[in-house]
Amino acid sequence: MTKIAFITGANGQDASFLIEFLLNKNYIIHGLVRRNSVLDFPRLENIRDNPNLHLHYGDVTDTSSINRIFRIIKTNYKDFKLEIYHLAAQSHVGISFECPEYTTQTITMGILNILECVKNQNMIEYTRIYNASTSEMFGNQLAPQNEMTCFDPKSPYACAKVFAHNLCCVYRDSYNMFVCSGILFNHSSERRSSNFILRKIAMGVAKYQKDKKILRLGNLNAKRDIGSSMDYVKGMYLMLQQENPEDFVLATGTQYTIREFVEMAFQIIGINITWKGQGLNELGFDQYENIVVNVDEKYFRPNEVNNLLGDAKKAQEKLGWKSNTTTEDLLREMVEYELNNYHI
Ligand code: F7E
Repeated sequence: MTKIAFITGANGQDASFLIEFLLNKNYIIHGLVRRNSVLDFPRLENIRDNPNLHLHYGDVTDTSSINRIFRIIKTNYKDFKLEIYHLAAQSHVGISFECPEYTTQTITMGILNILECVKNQNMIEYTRIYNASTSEMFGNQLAPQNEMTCFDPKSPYACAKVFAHNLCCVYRDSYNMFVCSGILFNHSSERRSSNFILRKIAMGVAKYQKDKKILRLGNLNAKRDIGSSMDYVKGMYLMLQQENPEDFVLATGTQYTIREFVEMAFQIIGINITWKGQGLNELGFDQYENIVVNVDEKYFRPNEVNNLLGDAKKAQEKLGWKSNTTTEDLLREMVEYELNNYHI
């Protein structure tokens, strides 16, 4: 039986690792990418020419494009099973406050369209769907958070993700669809966009070492549980190999403040940060009294999620999944990557 994966957000960090992983398992991949004025797919560079990878222009808010790809799959393959990994979203929490309509539209209509297209094209029987839920849905609920924790969204992004998550439960129950939501805590890599915290800090270390550029950050007190994207895509795959569809938290089970991430990252190049001042006036100095980090109001959000720490016991027990990369190792890999690839 041919194994086919349809991946939305195929140009993103997670998709690039997932595609590599599934190609190694002999999947044929159909990826959905948005049209962009820049015609390249830097994260897919190494696999772009693989004959089993087919990229299609389209959008999750455009059902005609989803239906078209489903028809292509149904026409071209006879005996197949289909796994859909729905990863497309406007995924930056801070930007979701600036573009709330667009964020909500892509996240809520994106999953609704996929579920409806699968249902209306009579594909339920042979299709399994992974939906990218998020720890942001937990908001400021007590840590550690797991599958039983209530949702308490604090941003337009998180509100839309709660809708998407609940919708998946409704379609699973109403139409007997195989839909799993992975409630993933933060995960990163050298392929992360530069405006997410760990990548921004890793790049900040290289910029400071090479050019003495000061790293400007927002809220240093937030706590995050951050794992490696490469580990987390394996969890997505495992969820779709279960007998029954269920939701799972994926997390490392360790957390650090943003301030601690900064300290750990600069330590890698021998800089010991000491902090002086408070709030917007807080500054991070190296051991020679040079300013290395300052706080900039523009990176604060109107509302913050303060304390995320995941409990991934269920994934460990049922999927045999665990986060194999410690946050320290991940950060070290990311900083080393930036030091080796720095150009102004
Ligand atoms: O922020 C604080 C910021 O933007 C992490 C997304 O993948 O994970 C991600 O959401 C923390 C926040 O990720 C800066 O206020 C301080 O407390 O890297 P982030 P996020 O908001 O946690 C979840 C699981 C998702 O689902 C999302 O799609 O760091 N912070 N200073 C900063 N954050 C940024 N970006 N930039 C700063 O300068």
